[in-house]
Amino acid sequence: MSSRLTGDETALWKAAARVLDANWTGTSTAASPGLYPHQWSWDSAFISMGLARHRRDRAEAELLSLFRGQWADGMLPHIVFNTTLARHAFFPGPELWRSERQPAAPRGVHTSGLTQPPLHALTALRLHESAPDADSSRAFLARLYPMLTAQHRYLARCRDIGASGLIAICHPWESGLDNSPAWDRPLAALRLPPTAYAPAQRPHTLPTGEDYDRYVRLVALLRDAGYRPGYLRDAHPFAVEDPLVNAVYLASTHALAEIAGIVGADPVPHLECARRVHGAILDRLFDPDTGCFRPRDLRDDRLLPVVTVGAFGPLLDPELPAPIVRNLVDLLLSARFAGAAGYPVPTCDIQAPAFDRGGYWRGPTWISTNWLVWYGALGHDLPVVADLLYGATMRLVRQSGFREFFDPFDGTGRGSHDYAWSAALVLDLLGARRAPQAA
Ligand code: 2M8
Repeated sequence: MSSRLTGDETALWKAAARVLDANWTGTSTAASPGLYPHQWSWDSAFISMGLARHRRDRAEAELLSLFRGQWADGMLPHIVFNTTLARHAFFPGPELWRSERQPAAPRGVHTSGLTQPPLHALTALRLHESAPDADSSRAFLARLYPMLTAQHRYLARCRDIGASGLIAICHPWESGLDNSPAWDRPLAALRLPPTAYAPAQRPHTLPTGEDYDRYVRLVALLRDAGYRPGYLRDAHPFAVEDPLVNAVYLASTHALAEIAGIVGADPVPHLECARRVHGAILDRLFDPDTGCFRPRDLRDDRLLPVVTVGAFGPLLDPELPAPIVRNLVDLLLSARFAGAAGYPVPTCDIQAPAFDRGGYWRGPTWISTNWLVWYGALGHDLPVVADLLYGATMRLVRQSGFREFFDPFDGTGRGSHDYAWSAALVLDLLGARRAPQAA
């Protein structure tokens, strides 16, 4: 393949780089101007991969800025607030989380008290793989390694609620796929107090009303329990083992083993953890009757009914058995996902009653989930699937720009404009194929 970008790709490259430059705050990248002005955890992991193709110094700064928010127990929060902004710049802001009252939270930084998919070790390894200067990259990895191991230690110690080797999410926001229909059943089981929490006005694409009250209720319960692992394990009403989150955890655990080798640490504990997570994903989240993966609700020990884009997460497992890979590819190409969508991959099974082509995480195509499926397909040597994902993603941004999410049938852009991970992942996709030099 040519190492030169075509004229059209060069234009796309420049436009994506402009978005990242505009969203750069001086220390990190705002997820989107206006709507999400702070630093989000898995956004930063995706953004850093794109920055590595454009401004390497910023790619490293992005991750270091995020880890400023890491708690003493290793928990990497899903939001690190930009304290230079007005308090009402985003709801829920620091006043809901009250991290400053938590002894484990860092001083001088306001954060949320939840986490998000642990993509960061995979990002760090990807940065290293494209680094122009191996020595300086190795030094950066050595600096990050203790933070990454602390993050994974927290997950293994405090989030293995089912004692299975898998990690559990305690809030839909921890999945990254916030409003996915996957969470409808456990959310419906949650009892709400008579008073509502949600602000009357939110941007129209975001969840409001009773849905939002449930999200805030879960945060208030966690916060009032001091974010204690014992409370999470024994009493918190939302605890789910999700295939996408656990597949990201597994891929990052493998990456951590590789990083350990690079920085002179012991990879064996990471490899042992990876073996356990691999087995538990297959044992607990794969449904042989339907041939796909679904989340397990730990509060009633049942698989949740709706099939979402998360079903393809386990493609990130390098050891996923070949017959299961084939099942997933068949499902992906079927009329339930890519087969009936002009702009795949829809985030929910098109044939599920809950599918909503315009609903936030309830059907639209997102660039982040496309990237994860693309990356998983490459790992299983599925070039046709990887090309399908690559092509669909490029058509989306050519047609509609770097929007937050897209109609899976006609590619119409929705949600915020100049969304950082959409731009960053386009840089990574272009760079992976035809790598120009980063500054
Ligand atoms: C969305 O999440 C925030 C809450 O944390 C929201 O719903 O207000 C999700 O798309 C999430 O995956 C993403 O990290 C965040 C920032 O882009 O926005």
